[in-house]
Amino acid sequence: MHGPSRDEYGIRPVKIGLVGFAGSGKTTVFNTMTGLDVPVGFGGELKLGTTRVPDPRIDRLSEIFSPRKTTYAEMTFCDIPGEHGAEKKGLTGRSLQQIREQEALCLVLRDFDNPALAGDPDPLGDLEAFHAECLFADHEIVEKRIDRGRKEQANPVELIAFEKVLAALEDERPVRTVPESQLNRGFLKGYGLLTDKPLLVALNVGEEKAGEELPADLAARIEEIGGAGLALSASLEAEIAGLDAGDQAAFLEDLGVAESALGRFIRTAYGLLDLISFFTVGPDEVRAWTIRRGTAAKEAAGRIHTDLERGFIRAEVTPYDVFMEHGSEQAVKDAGKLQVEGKEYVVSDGDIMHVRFNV
Ligand SMILES: Nc1nc2c(ncn2[C@@H]2O[C@H](COP(=O)(O)OP(=O)(O)OP(=O)(O)O)[C@@H](O)[C@H]2O)c(=O)[nH]1
Ligand SMILES: [Mg+2]
Repeated sequence: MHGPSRDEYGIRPVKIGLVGFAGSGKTTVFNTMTGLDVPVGFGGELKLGTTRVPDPRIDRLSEIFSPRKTTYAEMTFCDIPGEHGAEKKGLTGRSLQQIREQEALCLVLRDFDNPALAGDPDPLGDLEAFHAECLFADHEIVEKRIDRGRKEQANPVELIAFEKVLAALEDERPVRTVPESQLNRGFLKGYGLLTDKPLLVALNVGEEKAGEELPADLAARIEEIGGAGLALSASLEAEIAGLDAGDQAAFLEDLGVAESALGRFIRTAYGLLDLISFFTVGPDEVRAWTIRRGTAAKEAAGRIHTDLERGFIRAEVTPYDVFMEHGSEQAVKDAGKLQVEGKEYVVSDGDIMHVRFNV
């Protein structure tokens, strides 16, 4: 279990909500990721937890530098309890509000027999039900916004923007699939539209189906609504997480997979938020730092320490693959492959950086 990170995302913490209907396995996934021990099997309270983002590149760099400390990127997940006892599967005001506050959604779909629940698993049906709820909730918000805007004679440009969103929703098109060029997204900020949030769909399969791909119909539907999808078995992942490193590797090899599905799940969520990592290396620490894609070198340096941003002179950059090709920083330098970059340089995922600064 890891403590919460100081400032993993800079200005504002990113929360990724685990959502889905009652008993789909959200808390099982959450506990496995965070090392926390929230009771499974019944709703409960909303919980926040931090998990490390597994990264084989950091594993390798740590082997090479044998640093005193190795630090992975981290992400915060929010376990949102499902609603029990609802006659039909739906979202009430409370859970809707909790879901609206998330930056991205990870929908967990049940595809295993849960004796505590009536009915066979119906993941595609659950996906449609959840999606319909989200469309409906967004429709309500946007419609209200337009009504109020008309009464108050709001900025017509803004009204037009919301009318376009309403048209998309009436077409059952989630906002996330509407191209940027057709939408003035600036106006939508602060409304927490559910169908505009990045969506990751995890099919929680029974252990006997672990390692299988997503069924084609489900995969196609997820793509259509602008989400990313994968399959995992939450209970199997929990088992794997409980093993020590050596046994984990053997277990995964038996399953015929290179890494656990949970690792893939976390990394996919990270990518969905347009987050990337750059690395610092040395005998003290090998570390991954989280930035948004598109961040310039000077601002990225500020993630490490404000002095590095203030006194930024230049960054010496070696992309991870280049480093691996040459085997050491000295070899990279000797080959003339070290990149010396100024403050405007846009940092790439996997850049190894040394910041030169002067304060
Ligand atoms: N067989 C099997 N059981 C699972 C799996 N994932 C979760 N369960 C079981 O299903 C039950 C519900 O799991 P939870 O993780 O509490 O589900 P949840 O989505 O958090 O449920 P709520 O918060 O109540 O909506 C528990 O008894 C789990 O042990 C799985 O992959 N396979
Ligand atoms: Mg739960």
